Amino acid sequence: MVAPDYFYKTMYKCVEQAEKFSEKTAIIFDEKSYTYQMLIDSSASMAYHLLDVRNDLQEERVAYMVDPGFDYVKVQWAIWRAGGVAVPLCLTYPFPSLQYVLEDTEAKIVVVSPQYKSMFEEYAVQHGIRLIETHESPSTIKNNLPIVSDDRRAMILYTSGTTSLPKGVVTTHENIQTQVSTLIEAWQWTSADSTICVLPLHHVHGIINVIGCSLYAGATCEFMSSFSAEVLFSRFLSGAINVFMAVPTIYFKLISHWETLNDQQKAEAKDAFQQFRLMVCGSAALPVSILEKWEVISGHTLLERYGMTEIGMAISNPYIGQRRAGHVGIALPGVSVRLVDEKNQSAASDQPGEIQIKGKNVFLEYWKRADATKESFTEDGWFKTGDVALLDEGYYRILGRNSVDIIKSGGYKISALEIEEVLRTYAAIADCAVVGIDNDEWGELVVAAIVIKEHVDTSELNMWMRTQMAAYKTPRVYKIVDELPRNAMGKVVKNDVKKLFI
Ligand code: MCA
Ligand code: AMP
Repeated sequence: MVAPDYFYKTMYKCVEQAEKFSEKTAIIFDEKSYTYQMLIDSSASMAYHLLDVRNDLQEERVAYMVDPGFDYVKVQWAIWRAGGVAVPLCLTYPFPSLQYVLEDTEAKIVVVSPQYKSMFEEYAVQHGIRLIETHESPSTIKNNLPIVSDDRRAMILYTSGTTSLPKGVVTTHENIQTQVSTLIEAWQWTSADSTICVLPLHHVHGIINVIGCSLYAGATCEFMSSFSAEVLFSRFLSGAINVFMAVPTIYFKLISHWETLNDQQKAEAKDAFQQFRLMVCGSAALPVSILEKWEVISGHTLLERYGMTEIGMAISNPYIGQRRAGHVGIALPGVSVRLVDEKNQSAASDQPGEIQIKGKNVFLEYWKRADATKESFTEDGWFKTGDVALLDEGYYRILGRNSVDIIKSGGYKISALEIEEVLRTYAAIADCAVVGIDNDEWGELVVAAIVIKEHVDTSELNMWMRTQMAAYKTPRVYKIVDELPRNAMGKVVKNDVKKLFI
């Protein structure tokens, strides 16, 4: 018998997978355990609530500001099951940044953990937005949820880039399915695994690599409400966790914490690390010094991989085989990778080139930005990452980016242009230039050179900036200068701006 079309084309199969593990613990949060069946039932219930009188949300955007934990996944799955597009909001955004996302996505439903409700109430009334709290559920359950085909839009994540305003990266159910399945195969996830999520849940690293993979594999995912090296170490010592993923800054902070332990505690930690089967690092370049120190501490060679919001993961060191320090590895299964020169021709084998990617992992579009989408692909359909790499004896080595305006700090991608745009609206600032400078802990540290019209108190400026954008984006150092370094054409020379901070 031939299966109907939708059999092959249904949405990302998180629920079908969950049914295989129904009585197993899916999530641990706040010392409570939740089974896969609870996740299936509560997400269905929330999906009916989202649908209200409709049969299918038909790709309506649903924004949600929900703390990490069971409710987060429940809401995410509910949106997908109701046929909506999931738009996770950053928990630390001040309202102007949230408003930007709500306006850009035209979200007409916002789901919140109770403590965030008051932030949205007035705005929701003014803009006809249905505001739902995570604990609400419908009084009557309908029988059928819509059949959502895998080519439909599933998620929008905002990414900062070479434009001053963040762009919404749209992925389909098929993209998510591919990104998750690829990593499950490559890193050998199984239902016997247990991980802990300490990453923010408005980015791919936490959403796909940690939650997506663990819950698809039938493993257990524990959540921490926010990162703390001390608490995380105590969870490691419990012996319950065997897979861990984080950004280099987190490993830096874990190493700093380990250095404060006494000899006995260090020995206990080393014992606990023997239970682990995998520790992954990515989102930013992993310094060799961190990899080496972590190897001494834990006995594990970190598996470094390379990815991007637009593509999920593309290149990875092998799970079995040599993990080479300073290298991100080889193309993941199903992902095509090539390096090209400035003329978009294949780079010579010993030459660096821009990384370009093709595969079902690659996103659909930038939300409502057809021109930006078109510009980001070559005519023959390769996605242009803007990252430059070299193929070094079979392993890719990232050399940098082709834009100085993109900064990576704490694993977050930050646009210098976005910060400059906001700084220029500060009345006392005449001009400014934002750059990232090398920093052991953060990878790069965001700093700003400012030309002022009148006196500026930089701590006041700093406080004001934090009302305008997430704290992780705001400059850590302000330097007042008479003028910005410019070239003969009058363009600010960012590499010279960096020198001002040495
Ligand atoms: C926070 N602080 C900073 C920065 N961020 N200082 C300098 N530079 C920064 N970037 C300051 C805060 O302002 C605060 O100081 C103090 O550090 C503690 O802030 P808090 O937010 O509590 O920091 P934290 O919790 O220690 O955060 C560090 C962190 C976080 C856990 C490493 O940055 C993080 O979660 N990063 C991961 C981001 C991520 O998931 N990226 C993936 C996107 P004060 O009190 O003075 O304010 S990339 C991706 O998804 C692709 C696909 C990929 O490849 O993975
Ligand atoms: P994002 O857009 O936030 O997903 O960040 C993606 C960017 O992070 C990539 O374009 C790279 O510049 C950077 N990145 C991710 N993983 C690595 C890595 N292992 N080494 C160097 N850069 C990385």
